Amino acid sequence: AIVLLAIAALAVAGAVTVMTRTTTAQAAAGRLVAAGPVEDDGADCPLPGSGSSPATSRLPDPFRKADGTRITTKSDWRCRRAEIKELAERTVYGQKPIKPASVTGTVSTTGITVNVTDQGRSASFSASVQLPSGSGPFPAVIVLGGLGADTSTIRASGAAIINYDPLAVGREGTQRNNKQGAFYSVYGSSSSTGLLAAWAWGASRIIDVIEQSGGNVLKADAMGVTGCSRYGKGAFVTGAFDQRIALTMPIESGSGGLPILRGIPGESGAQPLSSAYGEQPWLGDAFGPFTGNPNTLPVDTHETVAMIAPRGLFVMDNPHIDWLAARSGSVAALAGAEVYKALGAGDNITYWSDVQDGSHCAVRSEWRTPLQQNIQKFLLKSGNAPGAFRISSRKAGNLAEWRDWQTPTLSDGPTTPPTDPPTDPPTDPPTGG
Ligand code: MCU
Repeated sequence: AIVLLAIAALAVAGAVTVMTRTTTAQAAAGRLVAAGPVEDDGADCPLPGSGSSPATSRLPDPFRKADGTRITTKSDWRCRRAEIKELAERTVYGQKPIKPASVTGTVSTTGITVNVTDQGRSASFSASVQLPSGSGPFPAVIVLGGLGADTSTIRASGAAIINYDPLAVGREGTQRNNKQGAFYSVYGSSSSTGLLAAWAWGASRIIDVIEQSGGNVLKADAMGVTGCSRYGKGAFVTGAFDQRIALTMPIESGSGGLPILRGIPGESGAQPLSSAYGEQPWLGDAFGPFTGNPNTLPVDTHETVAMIAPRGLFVMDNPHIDWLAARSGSVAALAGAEVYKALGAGDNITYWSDVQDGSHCAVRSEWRTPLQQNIQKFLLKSGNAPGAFRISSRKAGNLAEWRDWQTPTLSDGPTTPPTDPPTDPPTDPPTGG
């Protein structure tokens, strides 16, 4: 019996070791799969130091690491992304905390409930669900705020809708020192995290609950996110900060969303940075000092785009309203697409601002087909339509004016493997069966 127990224990230990290795290998390979298997696969990467980077009016080189060297392999992107994430949290969005100690909830055919507890503080919120026809489990698109999303095309394409009200998680209309909503009930009303990162955190907790639900109704590995305007800003940040999201679809996001922050001051009629910072606490408190000099930021939003690479990204923009800063938006997409290309995933990004109807957050016929194709490719995993850039000549940015770096050819070789978690040597080696 003792021998059997020992064998069983070894078998369990072996299984654990294998699981650890698999997870790490998946993380390393995460660069090429449609959706990362975890919210953030770079948690083990070294953090960039706290030193300030030199001011530059051009877009920072997304391939240059904090130590000054450039990445050379596709697998290097994993930890470079982690650096960008940290710098973007530190200077633009505020920190998005990791999954709290306890996340529970339910998934039904009509709704999702989420209960969160961390360090003794709890909060709850819920979202309604609308299934497509047919039999599940279904992929799903989290729709922030309900504005502008073409939910009938999404459902007709075979994905469910999760109606997520971000304002329940981070309210608007409050002072920065008195933020409210589920996120701030847990992390405090004086948290410096902005609403967009708080909304992103809430969406991640919805995905946690779907993951834990056993997958009878919705598939956690086939999640999309969308939203228009302020909720387009939120959808963009949500997709950037959760690698489980296979398809990110921001619509007309404007300042604080897609557009390069360095481009906004020079784009005629664009919502000024001070306004995007002041209108609502969308961005983190730490962004305040940068509203007057974005050139001193260590990052820009082309790198938020790059955080989504190589996962599906379908950007919808409106060139008819100057306030939306679509020219700076096109530059963010073009510059971010260079990272997609370097990773061999240039076909996974679509940017589309060539639209007729000027009204904000309109449901547009031009976007119907690409929307369908993106859902097929990244959520249903059938179909393989290539990405496209359809930039309106009204607001066409010129990437060459904005960069002084070139796109490297990244090799496939894993020269910088992820640091493996220490695998315990087998403690008591079996001695003579
Ligand atoms: C484009 O998103 C915002 C914009 O940043 C705000 O200035 C304006 O008040 O509202 C837009 C929006 O969310 O419209 C629904």
